Amino acid sequence: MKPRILVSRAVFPEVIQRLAGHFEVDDNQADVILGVAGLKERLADKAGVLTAATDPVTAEVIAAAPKLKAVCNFAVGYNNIDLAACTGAGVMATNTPGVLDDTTADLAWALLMASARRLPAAERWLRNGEWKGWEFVQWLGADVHHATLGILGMGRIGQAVARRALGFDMKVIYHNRTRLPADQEAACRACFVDKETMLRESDFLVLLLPYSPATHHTIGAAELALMKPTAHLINVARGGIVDDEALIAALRQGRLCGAGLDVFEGEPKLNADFLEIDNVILTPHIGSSSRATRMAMAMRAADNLIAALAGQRPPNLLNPEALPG
Ligand code: 8YV
Repeated sequence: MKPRILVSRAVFPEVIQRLAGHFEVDDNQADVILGVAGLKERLADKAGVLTAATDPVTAEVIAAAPKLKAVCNFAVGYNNIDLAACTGAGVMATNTPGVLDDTTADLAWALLMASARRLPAAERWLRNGEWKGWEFVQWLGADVHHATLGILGMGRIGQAVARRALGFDMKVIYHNRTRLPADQEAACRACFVDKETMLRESDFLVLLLPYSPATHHTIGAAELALMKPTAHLINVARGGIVDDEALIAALRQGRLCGAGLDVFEGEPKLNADFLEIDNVILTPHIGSSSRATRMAMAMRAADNLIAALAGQRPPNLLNPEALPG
């Protein structure tokens, strides 16, 4: 008999078809949000699960799934999974690094450019019929070329963002827990600086660090106060890395020029004050959302699940300690 698995969210039919060649699949193509209670119920008899970063794979969920051997996120971030609980229960956990770097870097750049040139606000104004004629000082924005780009969190996506800056002749500075090897720094012409220098000098600051309790509110009132009033902040990483209330205050008071945000504290709910502010661009967590990349992410998660349940080491194993003996 084939092992039983759950696919927790709606995905492309091709992904379900592929999994069905290996497993008895309980899918959720209706895309009902399962939450802790729904996951507990649906995982009671499952050997594996494909999850999104929106699924809370908590200790309680793991405890309610005695047959579970693998949790395979189709996301690079895995702060939705209690890794210690997985390891404790001998459950393998995996993510999807690599396949979404370029698509997410593209969105960071889309937000950066749109914030620099005030695109959404200018478009709203035009659509509202407020454009009565060309004016010399209409909708003045900031130049991206030759500006200083700061990147906080210089993993694969951070480096992809930096490489794109080469075409704009930008000065690229970054801060990371560990400094990159010299050849990687050279490939994206990026200089390592301390966090304070990066905050003070960046014209555009892109956040690309993983969320954990240690990175909660990495950018709060104190950090925003160090930034230039002409600077723009871009977050395509995770909600909670930025203190949204402090950011709203800085944008309102003109202590920061603009922001482009793809992620929010408590999403999909977001601080309603954001909706009242014109110099912030808001997108609904679409960093990896191109058809090709979402397909690659789900297929990579499927690779991980197929390997794990075949008794092999999954390619993107996060907790090798969970491997059987
Ligand atoms: C996911 C993401 O699409 O990979 C991540 O960490 O944030 C996005 O690419 C989203 O989290 C749904 O799983």
